[in-house]
Amino acid sequence: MKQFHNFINGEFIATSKTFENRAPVDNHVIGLVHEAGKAEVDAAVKAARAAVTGEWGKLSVVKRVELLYAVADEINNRFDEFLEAELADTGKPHSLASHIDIPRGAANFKVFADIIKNAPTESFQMTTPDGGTAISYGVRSPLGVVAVVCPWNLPLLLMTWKVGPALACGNAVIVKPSEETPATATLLGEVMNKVGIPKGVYNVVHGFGPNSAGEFLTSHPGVDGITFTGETRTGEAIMAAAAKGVRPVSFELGGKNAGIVFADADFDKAVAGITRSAFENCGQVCLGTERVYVQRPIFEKFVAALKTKAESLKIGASHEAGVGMGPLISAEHKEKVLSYYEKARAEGATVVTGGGSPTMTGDLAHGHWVQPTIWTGLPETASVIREEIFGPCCHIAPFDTEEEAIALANDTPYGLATTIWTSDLGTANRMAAAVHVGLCWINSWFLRDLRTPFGGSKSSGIGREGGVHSLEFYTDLRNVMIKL
Ligand code: NAD
Ligand code: 6OD
Repeated sequence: MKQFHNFINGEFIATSKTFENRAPVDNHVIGLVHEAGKAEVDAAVKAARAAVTGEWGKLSVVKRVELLYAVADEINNRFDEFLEAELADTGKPHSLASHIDIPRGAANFKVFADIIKNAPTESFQMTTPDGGTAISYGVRSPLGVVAVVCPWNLPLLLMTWKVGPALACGNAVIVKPSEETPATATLLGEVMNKVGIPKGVYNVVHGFGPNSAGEFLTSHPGVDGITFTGETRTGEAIMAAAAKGVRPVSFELGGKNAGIVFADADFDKAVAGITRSAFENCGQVCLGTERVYVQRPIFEKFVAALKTKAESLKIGASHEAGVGMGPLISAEHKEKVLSYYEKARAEGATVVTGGGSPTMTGDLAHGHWVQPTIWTGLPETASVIREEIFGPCCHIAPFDTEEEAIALANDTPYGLATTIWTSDLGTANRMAAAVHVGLCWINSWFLRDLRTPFGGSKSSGIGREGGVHSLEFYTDLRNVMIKL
């Protein structure tokens, strides 16, 4: 049976307490995960501290950059291993993980190596009261020991999106992968050893949240900062833990994103874009659109076209040819998504398509499958319009004016992302300014340039990462003033 060990101070560490890691496609046991207790978390924090104050902390930026390039290259050398590990843990389509998840796993190290290599700091010269001169300049020091707490929807991508910049800035990290997806974070430990990243720089502790590795790590006084991706409710718990010691947090949290389609949009592109934003990764993308607003003249035509697209998505296992949608991550999550499918019906929705589970045969009958689902006809107060479901579903409502679309999009406590479809640049610019989100895509969705600020407004997050913005979190910017 495959074992997923903790990775502490460059060594794979077993514990006496294990839990099963199951495959979403058919619920078979992939392996046993070794849960870290307080002792393992403490050992990881000590190892990370020793790395920051030791060899790693003394490396030049040039040498660090070389090592991060080597990490990226080694991920690419072992591309198929990472891919298979991610597919087993998540069940997502091969085409998706091979084009997005694993390439981004490597890119996240290269891009932040380049950014740190070229990052300037500010400097000022001034005349002092006695007529002399003083020069001030900024110096970036690592934050120190950084806890990286991750979700399960894009495991390698989201973990390396934090680990890449953290290491580029000279920190040591302790990663707590989701209990649902332990594989790629563990595999990355082998890569770190192979390319010569010093012991203690990259650590992994497995387990759950409350009363397990997640809580032990985020409440550990030896952790200098916490970067977290996951549910808003979990963010609140972690923020409370971080308050002790006034430790900084960077949060990428939940969303209830609006997709807005104007009548002047390129119709086919808009339909294809919303098909992706609603159903990609079985709807388990924080940036996804569970609320779609379509301008009235094209409303009926759009609903019909999205229905056709949803019904043409082939549901199946990762390696099946032509598969466009995999399963949900777990039985528990399937239950949650199906409970919203029931709520939508109870609240009076018109079910345009889907609304249940597909019939799967053989081993796949044990997997966590749901149908892509589209609703219309609900009031804005309905729970499937208010609450994040994180499944392959959306409600579509008509709108008439730009002002109405803005009001609808903003009527949520969340503020993560929007995708807006129009051929009028003026409309695009006005909408981008008025919709209160951290990420606004025009005529596109989840198109990424890693140099740009990424993060959520309102209840969707705290802070921005990406490009130089990541340096704001992963370094401590100090000022030095020299009186000449
Ligand atoms: P989650 O919040 O349940 O879990 C995320 C991680 O936090 C897991 O590793 C979990 O073990 C850990 N955790 C849970 N409780 C904890 C606690 N009290 N203390 C410390 N750690 C704890 O989220 P999930 O279900 O894994 O992921 C789905 C959620 O993530 C959705 O809400 C989605 O919108 C959000 N998400 C946001 C972004 C973004 O960029 N904004 C990206 C991906 C996912
Ligand atoms: O692309 C990224 O860097 C990123 N953080 C994506 C988040 C996706 C959410 O599910």
